[in-house]
Formats: sequence, C-alpha cells, structure tokens
Amino acid sequence: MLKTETKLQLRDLAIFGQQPAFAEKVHVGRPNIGNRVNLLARINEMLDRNWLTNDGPYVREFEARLAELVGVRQCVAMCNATISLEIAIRALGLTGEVIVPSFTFIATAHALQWQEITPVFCDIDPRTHNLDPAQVEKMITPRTTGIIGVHTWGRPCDIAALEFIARRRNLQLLFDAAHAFRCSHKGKAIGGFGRCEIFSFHATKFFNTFEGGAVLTNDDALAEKMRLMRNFGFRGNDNVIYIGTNGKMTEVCAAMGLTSLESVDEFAEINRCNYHAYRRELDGIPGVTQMAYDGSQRTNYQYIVLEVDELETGLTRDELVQVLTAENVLARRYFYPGCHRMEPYRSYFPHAALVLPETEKLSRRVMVLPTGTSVNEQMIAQICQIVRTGVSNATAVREQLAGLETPRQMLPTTVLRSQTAGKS
Ligand code: T4K
Repeated sequence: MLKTETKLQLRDLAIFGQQPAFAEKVHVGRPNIGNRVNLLARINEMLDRNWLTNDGPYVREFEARLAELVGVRQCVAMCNATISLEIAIRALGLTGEVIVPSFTFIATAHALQWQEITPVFCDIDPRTHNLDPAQVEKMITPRTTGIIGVHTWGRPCDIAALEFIARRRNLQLLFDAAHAFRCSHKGKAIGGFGRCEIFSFHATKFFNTFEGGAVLTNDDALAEKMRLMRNFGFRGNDNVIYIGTNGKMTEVCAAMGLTSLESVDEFAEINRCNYHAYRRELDGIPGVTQMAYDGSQRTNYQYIVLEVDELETGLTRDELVQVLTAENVLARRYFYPGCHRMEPYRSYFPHAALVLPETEKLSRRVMVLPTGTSVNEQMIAQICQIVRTGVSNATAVREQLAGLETPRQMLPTTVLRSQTAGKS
C-alpha cells in the first residue's frame, strides 16, 4: 500500500479548514488523449484536403476500423450517442412503449421521449446494476415494442435473458453501450449484440472523438437506413426518402477517433492499474465496496464505482462526496436520482419509485471516483486516505458538516477556515 503524507487524521481534512489535498480539481471523466503529433498531422492533412464533414475519408476509415475491431458488418459513425440512439430507435420503427432502466444517463430515456415514445422504467439487479430480466417481463404491455439494455459501467447486461424475452415476446432489442467500448461478453465484443448497439465517444468516455457516437450492427439494411437518416434522409443529391436529421460525424472528430484508437490498449492498461490501486487502498474500509469487473472478460475499467452503506460507514454517500469535494476531488453521483425522478418523467410517472426499489437504493449509495490517464497511484492513495479518515471519524465528520450552513462544495478554503476558526 502506498503511503500518503497528508489527511491521516480528522483535523487534516479540508472540511475542518485545512488546505485541500489537491491544489487543482481532480475530475471524473478527464479525457484520455492519444498522440498529439499524429492528431495534428491528421488535422493538417484534413485542412489540405479541404474536406471537413459529410461522410469524409476519415469518417469512412474510422467506421471501417471500428467494424473490424468489434467484428461486426456495419458501423455508422455519428455526432454523439444521443443522436445515434434516436436514429437507431427510429430506424427500427419503435413506437408506443420501450423498456429501459431508470438507472442510466438521462440520454437513454430522452432519445425515446424526444420521439414521443414512452420510456417505461424498469428496475435493475443490484448485483450487476443492469436491467433485471425478471422485472422486464413484468413491464411488458400490449404497447411495448422494444427493450433497450444499458451495459452500465461497461459491464454487460444479462444478454441471453434479454434476447430470450425479446424473441418470445416479439420485441426489438438494442443496447446502449455508451460505456462499453472495448468490452466483451463471453468472449465476444460488445457492439455485436441485439439488433444494434450504440457507443458514445464523448470526451468523458474511455475512448473519445471529442463528441461522437456510433451504431454497430450486422444488419446491412438497417445500417443503410441509418446512414441516410443521419444525413437528412437524402439518397443522392435531390432525393429525400426518409425523415432524417443531422447526425453526421465531422472529419476532425474522426481524426481524433483514429488517433485515440492507436492508444486504447494503453488507456485500458492505465485504467486497469488504477482500478487495482483503488482496490488495494480501499481495502478494509467498512461499508465502502468497490464495484468489481470480471477480469476474465475484456473491459475498459473506465469507472471506479463505490457503494456506500451508511449503516456501516456512519456517513451517507452524499456526506462522503462533500468530504471529497472539499479536498478538490470531484466525485460524481452517477446516476442520481434516477431518470424517473427527473423531468418530464417525474411528472408523467409520479409513482414510478414504487416499482423501482433497487434503483432507488442504488442511486443513493453510488459514487464514482476519478481514473484515467490523468490520475496516478499516488493520487489514488491520497483519495482513498481521505475516504478512510472520513469513515474512521464518521461522527465528528457528520457533526462538522451539519454545523456548516452552506454546502461545502460551494465554499472556498478561506471561507471554510473562518467558519471553523475556534472550533478545534
Ligand atoms: N447513454 C449513457 C449510458 C451515457 O452515459 C451517455 C453519456 C449517453 C448515453 C449519451 O452519450 P453522448 O450523447 O454524450 O455521446 C457526462 C457526459 O456529458 C455524457 O456523455 C455521459 N454519458 C455522462 C455519464 O457524463 P455530465 O453532465 O456528467 O458532464 P460534465 O460536463 O459534468 O463532465 C463530467 C466531468 O468530466 C466533469 O467533472 C469535468 C470533466 N470533463 C468534461 C469534459 C467535457 C473534462 O475534464 N474535460 C472535458 O472536456 O455528463
């Protein structure tokens, strides 16, 4: 275990007016950036070529590389995963109701509601954080046309069970694989399951193209439809055959993607080391459990997910987040409070929580910590020491937080100092 120099005792914590452990904010979701020289060379070439968007050569190359990497016939690159989801949903002809988890980023639900399709929120299995197939069965009505599974944190859904339900009930099955680039399930790459799968290449993702997304599928006709839909529905110059939108990926994003692809193995290895460093450093802290990845499968280790059991720690997840935020560690509460508690869904389904007990519980327990190429083992040791010191002194931490009128994350250190002056 790495030894850290600071934050070993209660009074060292920033919530008591001490300097934050980190001079600069440490973020969840700091972008992983590949070789700059290669990126800039590609951008120069693009400028010389004077072809900036609309199915350009980089986009085509990027699509071909992704399809090959994942082992699927077709990859349709787009401007982000939200539009990719919207286009896939429309191209598959979904209508009425579609079953989705509530424990996901809001984009999964919005992509449906944006097209007046009702997202029906289904509970998750607390062990996997993914859709619980037994609950999916219960949510099916005569209006249901599809299921969108989300491979949350890059850990695959129970794909076989969802496929079985979809086949038997004649439903379309697709996957929001926004988190799951370079992950596999039973030896097969994520991206090749269901009717299609959607990746996100947003800056905060394991692999990024600044903004970007893609739909992967083995269905040539579906891919062709989505290609037209991402370009306003044009087939040829003056002929529109579908309703469409502007979902095109730009050349500069594809250049970033091609460059990032050169480094994905390196990114994954850094994440893997960080993940194991967190496991070592968090070991033995009561009530704090780090979500595990299945080491027998390929995974990107992009999310360091902790579950906080207040009964054991003596602190809520939110209190721990406050302690960390004061130290400039910006832990995130993904996906709090659950889509069903956000608008417009909160108003549409005011009683949804009754059928989502596991989502309710999990969204109050989970926090995500920083990893990626901008985090090293020393920083991880320091972050975990803060958690350890906080939990070891839970009662005093709780009293201190309760005594502060303004949420800690809003306060600069100097204000904290003056508030706590004389309390020690
Ligand atoms: N489905 C799922 C399951 C998803 O998780 C997402 C996206 C989607 C679909 C839709 O994919 P896209 O349409 O975005 O391709 C972020 C991302 O914006 C979002 O892409 C992501 N999920 C979601 C989980 O996280 P916020 O609201 O947390 O973003 P923000 O601005 O707070 O950034 C997160 C942290 O990253 C901050 O602490 C700052 C840091 N950051 C961010 C950016 C953009 C950087 O350090 N540098 C940067 O350039 O949503």
